[in-house]
Amino acid sequence: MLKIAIQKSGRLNEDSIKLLKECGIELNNGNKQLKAVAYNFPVEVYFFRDDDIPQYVYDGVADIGIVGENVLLETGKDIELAYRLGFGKCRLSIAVPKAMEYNSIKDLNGLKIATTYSNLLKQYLTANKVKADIHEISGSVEIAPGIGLADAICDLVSSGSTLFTNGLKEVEVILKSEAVITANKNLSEEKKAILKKLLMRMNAVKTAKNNKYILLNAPNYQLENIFSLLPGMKSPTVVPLVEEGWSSVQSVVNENDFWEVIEKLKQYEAEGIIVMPIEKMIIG
Ligand code: PRT
Ligand code: ZN
Repeated sequence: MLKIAIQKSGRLNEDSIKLLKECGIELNNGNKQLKAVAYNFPVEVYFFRDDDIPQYVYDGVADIGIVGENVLLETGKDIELAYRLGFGKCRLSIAVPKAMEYNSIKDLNGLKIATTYSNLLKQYLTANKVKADIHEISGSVEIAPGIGLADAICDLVSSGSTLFTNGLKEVEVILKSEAVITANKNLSEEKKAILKKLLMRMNAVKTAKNNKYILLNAPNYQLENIFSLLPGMKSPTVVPLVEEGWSSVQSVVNENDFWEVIEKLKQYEAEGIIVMPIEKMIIG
């Protein structure tokens, strides 16, 4: 049995539950209780505050956890970063009042910076030889400069609208973060085997999200060009059409360069292009 800690409520809760579901793990209750058991996979899910998860994983209360990399690094616990999940993306940044003149990191010297991430901020300032006063507060960091509590802040940013509405501008990015799987370093062989299975499933879900299934028709003399754009998992599937000189091609295309590939396919005379989402994708 592998014990998984996830956030009880907050930004990572829904995506964490959804991910487990997409991995075929059905839980026996919602997140109203402390613990849920899966019917069909040897895992138990515990619901905690995100800040507590690294400690619980370190202590072995949970074997693995889903947390923001920002939380994992801030707590500095000696636990493993086992897998990057690709959701909960944000950055930990330093921001100053919009009106302040800011040319380089040296301008932070002598300032009072409010944050809930004092360890990461301290490491960053030290690495950049900046001497500033770190003021640790527990929340609502963005209002600190406005009420005269600090000159600058260090906080998580995603869209940037919180900074904007508080009259602040982002000047330094300390860390780019996303949700990760963190694991205790001393898992038993049995738990390691379950984790390996789970990570294989998570990878299948993530890879599927990053790719689309693509079907198209093309004249045979363009096939080599089309294969160069759509290498597929091993190689593309090609089926001859009834119409002489034409084939149907099936392959996968990466989400990131999707539109660019489609434009080039059109140049190579591809027609009837159909693109479909992939639910799971297992390579090799
Ligand atoms: O109750 P608990 O302690 O479990 O939750 P929490 O309130 O500490 O954390 P929560 O739910 O806010 O965030 C959980 C995790 O989500 C964080 O540790 C990050 O890894 C990730 N995440 C992703 C974010 C954001 N994006 C984010 N934008 N966490 C917080 N924010 C906040 C930020 O602090 C700021 O107040 O959103 C505001 C900025 O957002 P924008 O869009 O205006 O820039
Ligand atoms: Zn928290």
